[in-house]
Amino acid sequence: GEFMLIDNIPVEIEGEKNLLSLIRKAGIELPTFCYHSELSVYGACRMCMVENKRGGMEAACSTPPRAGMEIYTNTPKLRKYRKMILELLLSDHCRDCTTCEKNGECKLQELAERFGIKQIRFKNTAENPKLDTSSLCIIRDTNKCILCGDCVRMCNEVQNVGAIDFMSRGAKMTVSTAFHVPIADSNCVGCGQCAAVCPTGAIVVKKDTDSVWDALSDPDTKVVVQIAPAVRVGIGGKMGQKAGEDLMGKIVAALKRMGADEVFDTATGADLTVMEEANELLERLEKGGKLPLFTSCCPAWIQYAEKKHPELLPNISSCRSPMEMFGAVLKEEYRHSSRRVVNVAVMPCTAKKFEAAREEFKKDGVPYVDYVITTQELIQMIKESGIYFSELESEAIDMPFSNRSGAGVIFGVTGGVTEAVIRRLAENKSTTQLRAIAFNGVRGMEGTKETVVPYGDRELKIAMVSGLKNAENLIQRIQSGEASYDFVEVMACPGGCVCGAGQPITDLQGKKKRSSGLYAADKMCSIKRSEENPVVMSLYSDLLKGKVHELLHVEYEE
Ligand code: HC1
Ligand code: SF4
Repeated sequence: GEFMLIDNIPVEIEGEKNLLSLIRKAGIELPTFCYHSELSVYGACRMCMVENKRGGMEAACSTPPRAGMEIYTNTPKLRKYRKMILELLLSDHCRDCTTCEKNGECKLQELAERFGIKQIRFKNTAENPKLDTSSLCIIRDTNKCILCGDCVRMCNEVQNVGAIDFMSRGAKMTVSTAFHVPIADSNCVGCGQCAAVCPTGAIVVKKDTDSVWDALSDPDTKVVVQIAPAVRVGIGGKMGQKAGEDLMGKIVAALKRMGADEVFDTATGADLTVMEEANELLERLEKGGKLPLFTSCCPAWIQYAEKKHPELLPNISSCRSPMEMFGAVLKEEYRHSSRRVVNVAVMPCTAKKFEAAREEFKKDGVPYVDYVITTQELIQMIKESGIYFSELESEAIDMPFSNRSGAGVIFGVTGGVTEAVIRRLAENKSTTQLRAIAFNGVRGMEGTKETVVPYGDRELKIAMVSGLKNAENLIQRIQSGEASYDFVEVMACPGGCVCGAGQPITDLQGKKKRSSGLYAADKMCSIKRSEENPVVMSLYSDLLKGKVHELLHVEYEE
């Protein structure tokens, strides 16, 4: 193989595209703000500089490794240079670290600590914060922006939204929306992926924990909580447990301790979605309705379609998302309660906050789902309450909705909705058949997947995309006639809900652990198919009688 020298140690080049990856492979954590393996290389932050043997400096993220190259990662010159960059960044950065949302998770704070920045030689020129709080999903604080461009590239390259971009030049340069409109008035779809890559507190997820605490401590309020599939596998790493481990039982116990009256699993709602969506697909196939049928559970995807592809709205399933189906069912179930009923949803997602507030999901002005908090907010609340999470004994989900199928649980990973719907449609209900479905192209973290399943005397062609750019590419192929499908699953976050922006930040490895965690949870479910869930059966024969349309479906208003 070909070798180069990193700090005098020979390291083999094995197809790495840039020095940065090779240096990390060699066991050195080179600092950077703007490098993300899933985004294009921008090379703007200059933190990953290395020195060559002639004393020249090169940005490791944008320099390809060459055989025989000799570079150094920790020289007096580099140490001085890194300090200088950090001090310059901090000189016009608001330094309210103790009260910043990102306290403890900020890359700038971390690197300032790591490189021993104890004083800043320059005058602080940070202006008073002008927060953009217009969105229900994210908050922008340009004073904390270090212009790394991670959010811009995420929003453009991965999500194809382009809501934010660099504005002005030189010292006036900022990241903003077109014409500086509030982010809520832009193309933003609320996916939160910009916040997930922001190294500082310049874009953070909006918090709704105060409202939830208020409800929990009000004796006149009955707090009914539902927990999304992806949350159970997203919490482990932060709670001193194994990353990707299914911690539903402990989450239920924690919420009970905090004062929740009833705790349920959104996967039960997902079982209803499977039933309704499978019906809708069959109806369209039989009656020659609009195809492909696009899934409707991802609220960022719905906004994307509304803003960029209104012509596709008739193709989108009329099913409410599992969260909204369940929210409506729960309000109906407890409508005679003597106390005010507040529905709280714990979601891996920032866009769910927007979904919950949509007019379509209100009855007499009151939302079916009153508050949405993210996995990260739940973690914050558990920390605040002082509960020793690792010592909690697992508790079961409450009656009367204590059952969910494995099909509902796997909704949280890309391909999961499709697999659940195929399980429903398959005539053969054997275990062998379940396995055949699982290994037919629906699993895996790829951004675009396809499968073909036999149905009656025909075949169903299915596509699954995650990441809105992948969705856009697929839409283009469908609209140009290059491809055709019967069913298309769209999730805005690359990898699906397990990678939602409301989850603790993790790397690809961590994301894979979360998705295997959900498949493992499916294995532990004795009920594998939505139609076999007794809760679903009893809902249809009782609470949902004559109300399927009212409670489970939606028509988005223009
Ligand atoms: Fe999801 Fe869904 S799977 S959208 O990804 O259909 O958020 O987890 O709760 O509603 O069930 C998110 C996850 C979630 C809905 C379900
Ligand atoms: Fe773009 Fe999503 Fe961020 Fe909105 S939330 S600005 S769509 S990345």
